[in-house]
Amino acid sequence: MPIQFNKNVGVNNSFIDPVIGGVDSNVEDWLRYFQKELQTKFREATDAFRHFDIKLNGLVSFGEFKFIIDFLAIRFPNRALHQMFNAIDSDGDGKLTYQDFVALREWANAGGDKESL
Ligand SMILES: [Ca+2]
Repeated sequence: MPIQFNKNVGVNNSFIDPVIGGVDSNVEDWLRYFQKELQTKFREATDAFRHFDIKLNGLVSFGEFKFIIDFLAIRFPNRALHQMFNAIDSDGDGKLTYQDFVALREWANAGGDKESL
């Protein structure tokens, strides 16, 4: 059944995923789900990164990140996208590197329950 989100945060009501849960979802839940989706679509982190790096400059901007997630039809509220991007962005410069993608995969495969990536 559809998950009811808190209307105050303005999320997309069409988002439905029983894996993630409801209003208590946090960035770690989103990241675990995101990584799971990536691993079903791309065997290796390098394959995933190549798709996200639209400009082929070795960096993934938030715009590229959002564009590819939309393209892959992985549904997240905008709030979650920003939180996820910031969590993956290890040096906080607003761009993701290949190493960030590897770190996300390793974090998720280790259980994804650590406080930081
Ligand atoms: Ca960065």
